[in-house]
Amino acid sequence: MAKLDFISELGIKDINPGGFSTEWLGSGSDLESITPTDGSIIATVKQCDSGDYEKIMQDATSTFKKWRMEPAPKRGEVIRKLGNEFRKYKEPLGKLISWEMGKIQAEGEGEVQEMIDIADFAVGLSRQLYGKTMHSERPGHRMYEQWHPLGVVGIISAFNFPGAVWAWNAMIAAVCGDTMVWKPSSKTPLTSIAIQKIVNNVMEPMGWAGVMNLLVGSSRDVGEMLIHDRRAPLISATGSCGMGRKIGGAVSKRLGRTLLELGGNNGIIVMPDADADLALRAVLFGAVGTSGQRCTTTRRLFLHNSVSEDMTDRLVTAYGQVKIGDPLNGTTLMGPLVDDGAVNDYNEALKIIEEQGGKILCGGNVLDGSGSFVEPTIIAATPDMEIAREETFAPILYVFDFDSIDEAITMHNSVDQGLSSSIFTGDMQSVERFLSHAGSDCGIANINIGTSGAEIGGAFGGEKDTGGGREAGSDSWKSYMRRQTNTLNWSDELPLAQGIEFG
Ligand code: UN1
Repeated sequence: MAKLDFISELGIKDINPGGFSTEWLGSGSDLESITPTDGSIIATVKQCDSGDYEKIMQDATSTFKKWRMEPAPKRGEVIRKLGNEFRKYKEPLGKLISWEMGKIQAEGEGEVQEMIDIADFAVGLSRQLYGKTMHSERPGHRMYEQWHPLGVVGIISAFNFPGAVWAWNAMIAAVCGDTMVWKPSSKTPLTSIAIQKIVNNVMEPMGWAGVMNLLVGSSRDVGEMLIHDRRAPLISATGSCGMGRKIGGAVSKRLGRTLLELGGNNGIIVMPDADADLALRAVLFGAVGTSGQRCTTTRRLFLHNSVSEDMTDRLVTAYGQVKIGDPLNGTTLMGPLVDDGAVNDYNEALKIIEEQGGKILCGGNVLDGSGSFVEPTIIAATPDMEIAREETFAPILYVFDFDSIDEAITMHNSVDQGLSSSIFTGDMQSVERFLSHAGSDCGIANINIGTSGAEIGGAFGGEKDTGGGREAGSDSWKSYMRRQTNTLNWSDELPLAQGIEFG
């Protein structure tokens, strides 16, 4: 079977379609990896049980004691090797991502590129973990701050970016001197195993097995253990707002730290002067790309009344031309949803949309045959539609009209989520209005670019129910370290701060 070529290239052996993997040795129950392209079982893997969890956590904890003492630029060297290894496997790993979760191959390979990019970023960062120096108010004193490794980081990632979101966390945490335990989505176990094999091939010969650890298992069992474990001072979790609320509650109860990157309900505002061609392409990629299953997916479109009819017509035409099918076929633009559960959610949402007065302008159907395929859908929406306030992880785009930019921004900011946003305009005042303190309330605000497809160099995350965490670039690394303020007295006196005389 030609499709298996890339599996063997990745070195995952003993995996047959519908077959059984003996290679991944958890001791718990079986987990099936199912491709949404035709609903068939790709592989069955053994999940970790509580005994496996304990072993993995102990490895990560003891390795931390050594890894933290390795100079950061040397840790960077290890990540450089890992990044180079990802480069070698860009195509087969990208294909496996496509096959296991359904995004098209170009996006699957784009995801691996994101893993490579963050590795490169982390290598540079390994020489730039800067702390500040301050001027002490006391004579003969010096003050500075330094950043120390934090410990074992728990990484919980979602099916939609089964490699990149792990890499954002893992590459940065590693150069910061942390070790980690990664619980991937149970919908993409094979991708995580393939990645872990690449990691092991690099890390084991260097004596650094135990820095990056994989924990395939259910949220109910090993996921619960991880979030409650005081040996993990930071839990970085990506997923729905509901999941984040649960994890946030559990971790804050033990006064641990969380880095949460949760749901989005991302909007694009199109002003009268916008370049309509650009806007159209951005909406298409944002709303249809990854079958609407990115946290940055464009879910709401705000069209100025003067352009609304024309833009909507053009979008409906463009949606009609979207080729839906096998994500590994080069001409496909939209693959399946991740599984039949997601198809049910799509159907449920459409029912509610109609009950709440939404009008389906195009799409709205599940495709016949095997696989979890649906049509990308455009809805003429009204601001009072409650369903449009929720993140339905499917290619459903709500279109709203507006008269003034103030009205558009108010509608845009009225939802609970606050991840990504954009405006299409050439008008300087609209740009500044959108980027002002009274503008977009999201963690990401773009001009003449869609809501999805962020580069790794920026800090990635959002406000409100999106959880407030920032991953990837900029100074997100600070979340993975502990800050220490140091005051050194090199004088012969002991002056107290604030001029206090004592005794
Ligand atoms: C996600 O969906 O959780 O900006 C991450 C983007 C990608 C990452 C999405 N670079 O769309």
